[in-house]
Amino acid sequence: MTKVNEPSETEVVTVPGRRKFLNTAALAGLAGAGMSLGVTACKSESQSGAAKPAAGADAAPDYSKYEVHPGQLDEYYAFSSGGHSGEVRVYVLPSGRLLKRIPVFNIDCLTGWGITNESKQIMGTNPDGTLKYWTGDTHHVHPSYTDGTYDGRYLFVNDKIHGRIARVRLDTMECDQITELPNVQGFHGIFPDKRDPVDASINSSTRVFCGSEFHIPQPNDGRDLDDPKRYFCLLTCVDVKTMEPRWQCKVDGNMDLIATSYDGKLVCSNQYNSEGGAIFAEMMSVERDACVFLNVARIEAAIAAGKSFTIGDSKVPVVDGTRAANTDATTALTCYVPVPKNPHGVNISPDGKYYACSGKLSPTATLIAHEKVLHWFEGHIKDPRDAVVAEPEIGLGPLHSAFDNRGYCYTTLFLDSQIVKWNIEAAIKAFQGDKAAQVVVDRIDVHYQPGHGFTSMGETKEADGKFFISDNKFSKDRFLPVGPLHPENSQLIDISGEKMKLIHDTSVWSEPHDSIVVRRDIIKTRQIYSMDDFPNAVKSPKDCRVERNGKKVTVYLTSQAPAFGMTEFKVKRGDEVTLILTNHDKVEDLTHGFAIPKHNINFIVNPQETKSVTFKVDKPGVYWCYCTHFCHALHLEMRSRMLVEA
Ligand code: K7E
Ligand code: RUQ
Ligand code: CUA
Ligand code: CA
Repeated sequence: MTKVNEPSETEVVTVPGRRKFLNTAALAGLAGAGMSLGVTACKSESQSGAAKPAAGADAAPDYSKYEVHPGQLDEYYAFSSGGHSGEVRVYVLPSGRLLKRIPVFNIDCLTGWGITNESKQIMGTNPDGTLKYWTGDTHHVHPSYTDGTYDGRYLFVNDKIHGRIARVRLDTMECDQITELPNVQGFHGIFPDKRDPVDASINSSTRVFCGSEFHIPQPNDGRDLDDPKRYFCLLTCVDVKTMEPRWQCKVDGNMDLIATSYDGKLVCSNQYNSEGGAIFAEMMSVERDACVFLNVARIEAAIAAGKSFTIGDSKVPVVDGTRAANTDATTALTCYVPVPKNPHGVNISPDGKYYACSGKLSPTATLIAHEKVLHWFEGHIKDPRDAVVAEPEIGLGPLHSAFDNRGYCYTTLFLDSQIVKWNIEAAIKAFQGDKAAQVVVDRIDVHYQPGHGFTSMGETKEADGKFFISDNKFSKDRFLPVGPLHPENSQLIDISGEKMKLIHDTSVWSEPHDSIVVRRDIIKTRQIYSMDDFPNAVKSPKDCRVERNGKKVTVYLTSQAPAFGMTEFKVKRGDEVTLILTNHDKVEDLTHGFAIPKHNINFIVNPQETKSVTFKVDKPGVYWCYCTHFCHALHLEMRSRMLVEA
């Protein structure tokens, strides 16, 4: 194997074959190719080249086996990113029923997210109290771990646009914290650690790792917009509890997806832009990019030893993880394992042994052995490329991989519109020269162009090998047409047998990227708040009142079906009104809403919850405040009047 530390254009592709690497001319049209494949039907495309006819398609499965009858509950939760909607979704399997949309980076008029003072504080405001951002782009959702599996505490999600990480509490399924990462653009991959690399007694997530995909001048303050030497990307380690950044690591190239090891020692990210290119032709110019591995314990020791610097206004310590600064493996903070050009997606197997990095532009998946990367850090392996233990050819456009509990990997093939099932041990044998090894064992057509694929509990040591979801980027003819914007198609596949079986198409609102499938017993929610959770709660209906302090007016209000605590309240033109509403109903599911016409106020209060809104009144008159959330036979009568005096 050629020794590769630095990507170079002269590198020789060691495995010949027409499909091994798409040539550069083909790549030049790839952005276009993906799109046109998306628009034309793909059946013929998917049968081309090495792809065998889809085996799962021949026998129609017994669909009734998967039905969830009225009144029955599902087996799994799926937590799904909402892409450029900026939210997180919760749906359930196998029915595909959508249960909840959790607003995170977006404004939501039903819940009042981005409208109430409490949500604005979480989202972040300008000095004048207006929202700093109200757009977001969520790609990856990953929950906290204990003992190698989900612990039901938190869910973390990225905002690619503004470089923010959000935490969602899983007991209430509401976002409780958002942090903007310093000096980061295009924050894409995100993954919590699974245990502490240093303190063996900590067997749960304490850090979340965030990769940045877009290299920017550091600091990005306009002093030099075009000096390539000043452009670089940072990986950020964020504390699970405080949600504050602990440290950052400068890397060569960019970071796309993130995976973390089960022993807590390594964080890994696939890189498609080792070149530091600004246009796609530049980003595809070298034959090999890399998977970069970060040695967490060494980075934290370096920071403790003061071997860090800061960037711009940020106080977060930064260590140098570039190749040039890490030539001695035995002290290196990072290890760059070369992989075929422009990979996408990196996922670790449930036994913790292998990282599968999908080829995207190469029809291969690269399997990197965790143990061998550790050996490189110990100086026992010279060439990082020797950590690669398999590189099977699996089909066109491999993007993301998922695992079952029987040693199989399931990779989405964007261009082939298929899921390919391949055997990990066989791939390793084939890589060692065993020509009889049966690597690819099954393929199934999906509809169409899959992005992420994920298995039930597949990103934990409790992978159960029951279901696979293919989140497809194009649905085309699979649903009744709804105009130019199509829904996406989330397809449920039974992977429990030898052959994959397509069992359900679930339409999903644009645009989920990644999801996780969690056994229902792991999720323990609370159904009612405690009034004491809210320092500003209006604790008794007797406390309802209007308090004036100059032009600032506070309205204290309660709700209890079917009435608000005051049937009217008076304010004056020019006032700044803060209205605090506490829901005194204790019954599960008894949510009230509160809307004020012509004032852009609309939000809900769940049982025993308190929320507040602050707004200006400058139009004298009568405004009927009313309950927006159907709560009672007298729901329509549940009103109050805001009287604005001239
Ligand atoms: Cu492949 Cu953002 Cu996970 Cu989209 S990324 S699919
Ligand atoms: S009213 S149940 Cu608008 Cu028919 Cu709601
Ligand atoms: Cu209260 Cu409707
Ligand atoms: Ca590249």
